[in-house]
Amino acid sequence: MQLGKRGALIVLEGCDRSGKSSQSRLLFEFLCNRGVQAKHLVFPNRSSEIGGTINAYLKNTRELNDQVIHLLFTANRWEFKKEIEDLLNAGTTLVVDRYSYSGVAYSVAKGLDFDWCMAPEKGLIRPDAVFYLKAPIEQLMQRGEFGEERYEKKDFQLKVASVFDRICENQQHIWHKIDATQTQALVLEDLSTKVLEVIEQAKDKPMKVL
Ligand code: T5A
Repeated sequence: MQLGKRGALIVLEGCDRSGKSSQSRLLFEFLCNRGVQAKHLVFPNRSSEIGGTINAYLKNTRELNDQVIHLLFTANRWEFKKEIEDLLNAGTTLVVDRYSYSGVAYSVAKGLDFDWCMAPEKGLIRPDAVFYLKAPIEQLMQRGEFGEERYEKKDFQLKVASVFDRICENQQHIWHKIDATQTQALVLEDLSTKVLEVIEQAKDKPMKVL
């Protein structure tokens, strides 16, 4: 495949257990097999010091107020902004498991103001496409290990889904809804077809920020 001038920033979003980790890995492998220069990233990135604090919070071994954890999730993305920008400029397509929209959706679901939550995300690289893996929460709860981390509760996930729905509705130019109730192979088929188009379109477009 012809490599573009810049890579595309591809983000997968969705509620807990919607298949983002599996699909982002499968998509990354698919792209590598097609000869696309690609890298797989995950947020939160639990490897940094901030990521370690986030991990402790998610595992319920550390308490933090809602504003503080919100800003830590955002800071975790800012820690990797330059790396993301440099990789995209070097022609690498990034497949990212969660991004700023998760930051906003989970905090708004707790009752924080949408604009307040979005403000510190401004200036991060804007994705070329966001794929929203959507399935009924009841179905996601049947999947392995649901309930182990802090946010894995039905009522909370329903609120998160409604924020994602709202963002998806308002940002149809970059958001694409994917039926996450399908088999993993079919989800990947849906994703990969669209992603190849996005990569082609992104290569001559200037990078934008949120
Ligand atoms: N968070 C995150 C914030 O509050 N603010 C932020 O800014 C950010 C970035 C951790 C938590 O942090 C919150 C959101 C989260 O609550 P996480 O580590 O991404 O974020 O947590 P999860 O979303 O829970 O990640 P998971 O790995 O648990 O879920 P995934 O990635 O959506 O799902 P996956 O691929 O691991 O699959 C889950 C299970 O379902 C099966 C898989 O085999 C696995 O067992 N599965 C399927 N089963 C049937 N059909 C399919 N199509 C399937 N796809 C996957």
